[in-house]
Amino acid sequence: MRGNVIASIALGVAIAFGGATVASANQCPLLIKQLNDGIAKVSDKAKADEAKKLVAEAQKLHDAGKHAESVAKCDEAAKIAGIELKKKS
Ligand SMILES: [Cu+2]
Repeated sequence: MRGNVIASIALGVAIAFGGATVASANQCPLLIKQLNDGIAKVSDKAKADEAKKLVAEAQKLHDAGKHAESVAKCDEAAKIAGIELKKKS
């Protein structure tokens, strides 16, 4: 059992750092940071809360290795909060 856990962790780390195939793997944290900075300046509380919820989901998706979906969530949050995200090409 323990060996399996270690193998899964090793696999997760390999996926996280071997991410040349997942070009957006490093993108989510950058987008999430931009969103958090931007949301802090949003005066409309309802919009800020909605955007925060989406950012939290984006963070979870990123942690789960679903980077493309995470970026999509970030886009959604940015739209609601009226933030323009700077993405790595
Ligand atoms: Cu990610």
